[in-house]
Amino acid sequence: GHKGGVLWFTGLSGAGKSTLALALERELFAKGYLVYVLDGDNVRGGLNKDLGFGPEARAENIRRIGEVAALFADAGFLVISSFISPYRADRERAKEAAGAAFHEIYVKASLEACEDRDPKGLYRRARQGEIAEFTGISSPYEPPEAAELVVPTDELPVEECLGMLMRYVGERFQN
Ligand code: GGZ
Repeated sequence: GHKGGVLWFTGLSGAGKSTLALALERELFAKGYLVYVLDGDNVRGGLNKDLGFGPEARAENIRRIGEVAALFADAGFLVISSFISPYRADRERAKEAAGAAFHEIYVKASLEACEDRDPKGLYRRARQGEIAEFTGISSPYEPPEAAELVVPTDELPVEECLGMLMRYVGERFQN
């Protein structure tokens, strides 16, 4: 079996992190990988349900997720972490928790593209002032400066983005 690792997705709301994380999980599982997705559904609804979206709450959100991801990786899992994780310093701490097993993956789409998609209507609500500290609108997003992989979801169809991810994993993790 492969050694564990952390595929740390970062990107704006609506960039496609969850879609790609779940599709990648499905493909890797079918190939026999021990893989697990950490995302808002299974973390912000439980372990981190006490946390909101101010800078300190996001820092604590990412700190806990980084530690959980490192534990899963230590147990031999390929962890796909799918959170905005807008602050470089917070991602840096997550990287330190996981050590060499950490791979930063920038799920890249322009704010304009994300706002056009607006799958949950959150950007529209944020523009109307109904959601405070919304990433990209009223809260910062600090893009990675040296991501291991950049997946440009506003330039390539989802199947090609998934292909990039599968190739990346296949070259580094043998199942
Ligand atoms: C950003 C928010 C906010 C604010 C609620 N800012 O597209 P979604 O809906 O399904 O995913 C977003 C999710 C972001 O949570 P994360 O844990 O990934 O954020 S962070 O890493 O910054 O801690 C969005 C929804 O929660 N959401 N309020 N103010 N996104």
